[in-house]
Amino acid sequence: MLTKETLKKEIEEALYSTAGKSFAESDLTDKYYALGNVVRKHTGKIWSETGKNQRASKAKTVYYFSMEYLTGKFMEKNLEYLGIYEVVKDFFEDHDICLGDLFDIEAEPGLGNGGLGRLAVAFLDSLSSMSMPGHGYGLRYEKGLFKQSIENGYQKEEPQNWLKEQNIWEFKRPSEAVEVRYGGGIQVIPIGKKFTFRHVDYSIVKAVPYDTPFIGYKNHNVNTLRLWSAESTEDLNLKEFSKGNLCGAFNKIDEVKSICQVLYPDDSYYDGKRLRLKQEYFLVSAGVQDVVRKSVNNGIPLEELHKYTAIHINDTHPAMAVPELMRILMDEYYMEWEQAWKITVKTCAFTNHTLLEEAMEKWDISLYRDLLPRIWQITEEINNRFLAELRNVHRITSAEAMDKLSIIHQNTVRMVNLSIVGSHSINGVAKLHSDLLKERELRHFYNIYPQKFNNKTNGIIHRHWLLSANKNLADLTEDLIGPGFKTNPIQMRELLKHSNDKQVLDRIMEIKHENKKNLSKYIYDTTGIKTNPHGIFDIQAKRIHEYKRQLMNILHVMYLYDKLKTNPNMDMVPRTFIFAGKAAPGYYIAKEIIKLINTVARVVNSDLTIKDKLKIVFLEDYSVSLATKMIPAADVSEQISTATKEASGTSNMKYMMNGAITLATLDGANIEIMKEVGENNIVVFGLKDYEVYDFYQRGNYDPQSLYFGNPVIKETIDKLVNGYFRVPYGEFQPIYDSLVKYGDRYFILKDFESYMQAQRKIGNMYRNKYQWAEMSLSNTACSGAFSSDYTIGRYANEIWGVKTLTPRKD
Ligand code: NBY
Repeated sequence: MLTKETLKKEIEEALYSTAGKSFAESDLTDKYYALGNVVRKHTGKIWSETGKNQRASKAKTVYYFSMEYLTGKFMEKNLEYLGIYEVVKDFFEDHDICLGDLFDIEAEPGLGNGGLGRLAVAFLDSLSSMSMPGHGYGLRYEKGLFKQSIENGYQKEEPQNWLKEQNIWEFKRPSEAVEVRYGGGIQVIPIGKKFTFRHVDYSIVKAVPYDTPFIGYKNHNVNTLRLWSAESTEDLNLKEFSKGNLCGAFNKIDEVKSICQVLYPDDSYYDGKRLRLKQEYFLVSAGVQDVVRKSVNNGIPLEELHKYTAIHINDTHPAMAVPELMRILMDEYYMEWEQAWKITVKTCAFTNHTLLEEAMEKWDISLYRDLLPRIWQITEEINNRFLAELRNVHRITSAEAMDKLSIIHQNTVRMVNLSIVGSHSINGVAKLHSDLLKERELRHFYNIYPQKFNNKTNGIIHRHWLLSANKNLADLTEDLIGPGFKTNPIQMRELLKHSNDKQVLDRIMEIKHENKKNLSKYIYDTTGIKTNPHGIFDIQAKRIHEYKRQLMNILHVMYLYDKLKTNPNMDMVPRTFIFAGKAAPGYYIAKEIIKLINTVARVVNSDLTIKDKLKIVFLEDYSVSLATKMIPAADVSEQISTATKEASGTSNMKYMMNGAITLATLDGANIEIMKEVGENNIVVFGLKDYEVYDFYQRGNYDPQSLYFGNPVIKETIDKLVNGYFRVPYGEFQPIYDSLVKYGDRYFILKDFESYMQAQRKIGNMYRNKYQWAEMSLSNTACSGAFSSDYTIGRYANEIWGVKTLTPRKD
C-alpha cells in the first residue's frame, strides 16, 4: 500500500533526480515527469515479475502484430490500474494541484488511424487485465497521425510530433536490437542432394525495440507493447564524409530513418507505396525474429513452436509474418519445408477488418521481389504448393475458383489470400461481417477451409469508456448493483431492475446533463459556439468516409434548417449536431464533406431567426482524448454506414455504454447491439445487407429517379450547387455529382427518407423524459456484453489457446 507520506517522499526524490529541483521550486511539467518516474518504479517490479512468471511457466503466449496502436494517454490509466489513483489525487489536492492539469501535459501518441488501431489497444488492455501472456508488436512512428485543424472550413494537416518532449512510458532496449534485410539477391547453394539459400548483397537496417508496459487492472500483471524503431548500422558513410560529401554521408541514414518517420494516414484504403511495404516487412521481420529468439532462449523446441506461441496478424498489413516465419525456420534452423509449413500455419491466425475492395492489399510482384527477394521466393513456393493442393486434394477444376484463390494474381501478391492460406484461423469482427466473408467475399476459401472461418465480435475497454470516462455513471451503477461489474461487466444487466425507478431515471438524466454541460463548455472554449445542453446532443465522430455517410447526416441538417426557416416557430426540441473526424489527406471528397459541414455550420449558427433551435459543431483533431469528452455527452449516436460497409464499428458500443440511443443502419455490430438492448431501445432505418447486394448485383439502383421524383431531396441537394451557401462557384459540385451523376454508391438518396423518419422519431421520443431515460439506462445495462474482456476470452479460447496465468508475487 502506497501512503501519502511515502508518495511524498518518492515524488520529492524523483524531482531531485529528474529536474534537480525541490517540490516548491518545480513547475507542473516537472511534477508530471516526477510522477511518471514514480509510476515507472512501481510498474517495473511487477513487470519483471510478470516476465519471470511467464517464462518459467512456458505458458502459451500470443504476439499481436499490428501496424497501428491508438493508445490514448497513459498517466491516468496507469495510476488507476496500479490502484494508486486516489492517494495520488489526495496528495496533489493537498497542494492545490488538480490531477487533470497534470494529465494534460502528456502528449497523446496517435499511432493509428481509427477502429483497427484502437481495437489493438483494447486487446492489449484486456490481455493484461486478464493476466494472459500476450504482447503487442508495432512500429515506433516518429510522427503519428497528422494533427488536424480547420481553416476557413477546410481541413489542414500538420505533422504530429508526439516525441518532441520526452516519452516517460517507453524503455529503449538497444541490446535486443535485430537486423532486418532488404534488397540484394539469393544464391542457391547445393548441399548433397539438397539446397540452401543464401541472401547476398542486401542492405541492413537495425531494428531497435522500445518497450511500453501495459499494466493490468489491479491484478499485479504487466505485459509489453514493443515498438520497433529503425536505426542505421553505420553511423556515417565515412568515405563520403572524408571526401567532404556531407549529403552523401547522411543519405543512407536518412533513408533508414524514413522507415519509422510517419504513419500512413489512410483508413480503409490501400496505397501501394514502396515505403509502406518496407514498414510492413520491418515490423514483421523484427517481430518474428524476436519471437523465435525468445522461444529458443526459453528452451522451447522450434518443432513445437505452435504449442507455446501464437502470432496474430491484425488485418493483412503484417501478413508477411507467414513467409518470414518460414524463412527463419528453414534458412536459419534448417527445417524442411513440410515441417516448417505445418508449424507456421498452426502458429498464425488472421483477422479481416473490412470488405471494402479499395482496402485490399495487393503488392506489385516487381516491387515485392526487388525489396524482399527471399520472401518473394517463399511466397511463390507457398502459392505453387497451394495451387497443387487445390487440384489434387480439393479437386478444383473451375478456372474461376482457381483464379479467385491464387495468392499471386495478375502480377500482384494478394495479401488476404496469403494470410488465409498461411493461418489456421480467419475471423471477421462482427457477426454480419463474418457471415458475409463466408457467404460472399471469401466463399471460395470457405468452401475449401470451412474450419478456418469464425467470428469474433469486437469489444471496447469498459474500464476506459465507463469507469474512467463517465465516473458519475459508474458510481451510480456501483451504488445500485455493487462493484462486481467492474471486473465482470455483464453484471451491468442488473441495472434493468431499476428501469422504473424515477429517482434512478432522474439521476441518469442529471448525469447526462452534467456531461453535456462539460462538453458545451469545451465547444465554447474551442470554437466559440454556444450550445444548449437542454436539447439533444447528436454526435457522429469517426473517420470521414463516404461509406460512413457524414454527408447524409449534414444533408438532413440542411433539410431541418430549411424547415425552420420556413416556420421559425416550429415546435422542435433544440438540437446540436456535433461532428468530429479526420479525412485522409488525399481523399478529396471526404475533405469536401468537412468543408460542407463547416459551411452549413457557419450559416446556421449565425442565423438569429431560428432562435438557437439548431446548432452545428465540427470539433477539430479527433483523438482518443477528445472522444473521452464527447461520448459521455451524447444523447444520440449516429451509426449510419451503408449496410455491409462497416465491418463492425466500435464507437457504437462506447456510446451505448454511456447511455446514448443509437440511430443505426443494420450494419456491423449495430445488429448485435439491437439484439442485446432490444428493438425498442434503438432506432434503426435504411437498406438491409441483402438489399444492398441485390442492387449491386442487378445494377438497377437509380438515384436520379429519387432526385427528380422527391422534391424534398431535390431541394436539399440543389443547395449544394445553386449558390445558396455563398461559396466559390462549383465548390460542392463534386459532392452533388457523386450523388446525382455518379450513381450514389453509398445509397444516401435511397436511405434519406427513412433516415428523416428515424430522426423525427428521435425528436418525439426525447420529449418524454422518463421514456428516454429508461432507454438510456437499458443501453448502459446491456452494453457489458461488449467489453473487450469477453472478446479476448473468445480469441484466447477458440483461436490462440492462451490461458490466464495466476500472477505470482515473489
Ligand atoms: O476496424 C475498422 C473497420 O472499419 C471497423 O468497422 C472496425 O470496427 C474496426 C475494428 O475491427 N477498419 C479499420 O480501421 N481499418 C483501418 O484502419 C485501415 C488502416 C490502414 C489500412 C487499411 C485499413 N491500410 O491499408 O493502410
